[in-house]
Amino acid sequence: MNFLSKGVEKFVNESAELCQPSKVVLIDGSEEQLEALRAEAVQTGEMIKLNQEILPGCYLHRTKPNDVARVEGRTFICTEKQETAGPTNNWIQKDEAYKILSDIYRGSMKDRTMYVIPYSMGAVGSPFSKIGIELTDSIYVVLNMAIMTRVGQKVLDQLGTSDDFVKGLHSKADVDPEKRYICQFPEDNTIMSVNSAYGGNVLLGKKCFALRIASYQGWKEGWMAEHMLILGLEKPNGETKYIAAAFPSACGKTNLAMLIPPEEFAKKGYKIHTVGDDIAWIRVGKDGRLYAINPENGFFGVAPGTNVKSNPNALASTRKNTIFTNVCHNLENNTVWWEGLDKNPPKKAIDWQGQPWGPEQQAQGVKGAHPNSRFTAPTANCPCLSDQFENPEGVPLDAIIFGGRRAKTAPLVYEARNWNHGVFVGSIMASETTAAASGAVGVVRRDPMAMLPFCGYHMADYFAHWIEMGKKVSHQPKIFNVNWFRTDEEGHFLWPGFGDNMRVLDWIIRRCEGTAEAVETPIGFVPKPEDINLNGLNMTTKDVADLLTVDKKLWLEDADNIEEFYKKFGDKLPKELRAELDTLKNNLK
Ligand code: OXD
Ligand code: MN
Repeated sequence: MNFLSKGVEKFVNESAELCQPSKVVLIDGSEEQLEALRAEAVQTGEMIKLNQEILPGCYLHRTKPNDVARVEGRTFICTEKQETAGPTNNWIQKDEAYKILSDIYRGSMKDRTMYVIPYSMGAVGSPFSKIGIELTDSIYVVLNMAIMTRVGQKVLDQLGTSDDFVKGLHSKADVDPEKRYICQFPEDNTIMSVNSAYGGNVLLGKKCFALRIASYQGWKEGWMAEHMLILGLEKPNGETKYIAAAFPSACGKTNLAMLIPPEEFAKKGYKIHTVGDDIAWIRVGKDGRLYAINPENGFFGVAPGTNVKSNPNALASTRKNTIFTNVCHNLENNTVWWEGLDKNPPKKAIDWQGQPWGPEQQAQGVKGAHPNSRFTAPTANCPCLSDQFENPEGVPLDAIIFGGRRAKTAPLVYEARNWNHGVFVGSIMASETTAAASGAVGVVRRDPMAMLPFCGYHMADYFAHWIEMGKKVSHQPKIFNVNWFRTDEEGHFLWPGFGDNMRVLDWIIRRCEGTAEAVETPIGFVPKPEDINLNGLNMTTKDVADLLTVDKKLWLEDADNIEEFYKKFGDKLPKELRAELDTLKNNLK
């Protein structure tokens, strides 16, 4: 195949030689081509066409039961030296990795088509944007990439003769978990993913490029790639403040990004506008503020738990042109269902493993949808999409929020004293693990800035980069930490969450404007309980006071745990963070 970019040409031809597909097809981005691929996928059984009256343009796909989540244990950062990847990443020496992988890729696309997907992360031509070429033998991947990113000829036109693109080679091969590798080569702008066909492992624009490779690029080039949602909070006076928030996978980024304000706020004119739900690329603007874009073009959201109450905007986003993965197939009307959608599960259905499913299986506790089942929906479907979504310059950030899922310790919200303290707060983030990655669920682990599985280089260098970025910004966003998941002794959530999180965002914005009060505690500033607007909520100021308590004993234990965690980084840990930990310990004494 011929391309204007000689780099693209070489990559495509060499990969074809290695994988030996029966043909190579360029994805031009046209609707006709995508429609033909949908038809082919339906014909081969790769996708099921759903009820086109209820769910126009929607399809269902099931992955192999051994291939339903990101596989952190099979995800590698492949660099010349282990030091570059650091202690929190799996590492394979890059020449060694190329050797192992070549053997697996050799002939892996025999009798299959290799699709060439040119894609742009960020609006085509935006100064923030970057281009990738993904080669894949999966139609499912092509169709998902066409929702999640901007694809096609327009991207090649933008690239022109340049070789500045990220190479991504994906082959589902035999979907053999023993030979599954998700490899990032940040020094070579290269991604190689093989033996998986599950979203997070194979839609290479997302985690592999927009986080792992891009975090490394950002480090080298002076910007940041973060696992953050971006939202605009419009106030009654029409002014919009922008917030970026990092929570680990499946901890509610999509819900917060699409929040519907409670009645009390809505009637005054407060609105939330969604810019992104998972990834933010952040640069310093000419005015010295931080600006963020969402490099994606779709939502790859967790289906279970999404319903008209928890996230009506996400649900609305999935009503057309959406691909569902591993949800339950409702045979009554050829639609989809998942746990937590409604209280009306289908009587006749096929579960995510392809087995008959109905009341009997449900009574036995068999799930209809996999806990990490997903929808891939175009951002354009989102009723509350921000009119700044396509702004090539991004949106200016007023606040950055970190958060995790913690039953105890972390209060509902607290504010860092300054940027460096905020970096410390991000670096000590901890959360209970979820079904988004394979492995045990509900185990507390440190997940700095929600980037533990996604940072493409040494985490201590990443912390240092955060500190450096703070110096480049003249108007630093304020940094906060939230925890919607605190529970009582019986394990009941103490905070209602969802739309009511608006009450916390309101305090955060008022802190940024200097119009809300706070109390200093050993860990930072917490609201005065009466400063959280509880109107219309069945909670008292005393309940909020309980949610805001800072239990010194628990925090002292946490400080010891942080100390342990920081040991991983040895001398590389930035001295600023060491000083913040010392301050925390002193404050707790
Ligand atoms: C995701 C994840 O899919 O973080 O966004 O796993
Ligand atoms: Mn994510």
